Amino acid sequence: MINRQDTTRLWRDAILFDGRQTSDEKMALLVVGNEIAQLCPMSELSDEQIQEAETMHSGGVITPGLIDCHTHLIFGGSRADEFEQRLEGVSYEEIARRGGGIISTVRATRASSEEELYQAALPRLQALIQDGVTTVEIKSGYGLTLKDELKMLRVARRLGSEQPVNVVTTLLAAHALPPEFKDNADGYIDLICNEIIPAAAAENLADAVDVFCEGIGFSVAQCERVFQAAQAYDLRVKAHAEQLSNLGGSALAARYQALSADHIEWLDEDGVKAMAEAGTVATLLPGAFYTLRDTRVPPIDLLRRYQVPMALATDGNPGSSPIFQLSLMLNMACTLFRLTPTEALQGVTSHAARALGLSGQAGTLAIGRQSDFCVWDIHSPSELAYAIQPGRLKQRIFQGEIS
Ligand code: DI6
Ligand code: FE
Repeated sequence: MINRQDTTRLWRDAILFDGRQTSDEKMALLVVGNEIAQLCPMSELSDEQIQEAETMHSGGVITPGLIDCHTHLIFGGSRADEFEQRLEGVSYEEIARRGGGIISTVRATRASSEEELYQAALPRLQALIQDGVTTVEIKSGYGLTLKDELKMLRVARRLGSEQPVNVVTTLLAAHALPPEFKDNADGYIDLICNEIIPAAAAENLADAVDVFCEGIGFSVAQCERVFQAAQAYDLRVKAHAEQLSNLGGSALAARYQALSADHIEWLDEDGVKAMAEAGTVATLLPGAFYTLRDTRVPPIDLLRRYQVPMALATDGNPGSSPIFQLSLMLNMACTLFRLTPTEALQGVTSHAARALGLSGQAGTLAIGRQSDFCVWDIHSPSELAYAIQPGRLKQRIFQGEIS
């Protein structure tokens, strides 16, 4: 392997989206070792600097490595049969009530070994990597026993250590009520609070704790107990909230300084205000909105008015968003939710970093940062949102290595 420590590598004449805005002139990006050493207009680069550096690429658009801040990409089985049922008119909630939905994936995930889950997740993760993702959040939530939730989180940690991508893990034991706790949801919440969270914390398997606050998930009071248990172990929280109805899950999440509230189609102004005050990010998931043929759009204007940062993610999962292409979310967010291309790009970079508690570490390009970035074969960053066209990623640089 080439020793990169002393070489200065140059990406030149690029339009740069730094995670917040697009440069109005051609830029140079210099990398030494694994670090961004210089970021400046081409006009400020001396001939000497250009000659001394090894030019890696000229032209195109440079963005931070993309961040998919909400995925469920580890699971067993497939739900293609439910896709067909939904096409015949059966609703997502009805399928869940009949014992399908999340619970059918739980059955298949429990029946899978760690190795099988790893092998099944790998192509999904590789699809994200080939789409420019350098940081991905992966949730548990299809195990719903102590053993199976930890099994999922171990697979997530292994993906992060063996694949060229940062993996952030989230414990989502409060995703659905497992059949063995039928009519005893509070008993299952006890298990989460007294056993699953402590064990995940002891093994350092979870970076955060998530809940599904919904009629077909858990009540606000039950989610609050999970948040209290998470806090006792210094774990940040987040919530699937206001996806199918308005229960006030986002405001609850904000009261616990949640990193993010996700989905939020049914969020009202009080919820938006609570999130703004707490600094909670609004994570938009247009893939689930599209798949479930929702019609209620998240309150984008209110989020703008109260300056709640909007992140954007795939929600990649076998039921409501079988999508493992983050760049497609840029287009969907603009077309379905009327985000601007710049807002959409911020949603998969700087705001996604904030949704993972990684502000200042990922999602923005600045001098001194680790060099995780993408070079795209396009002329302006908005083209990423405009065209649904895989294959435009020219180079992906992860921790200084080009892939
Ligand atoms: N909301 C979602 O979008 C995913 N989980 C959740 O609480 C869907 C999970 C699934 O249908 O398997
Ligand atoms: Fe989700």
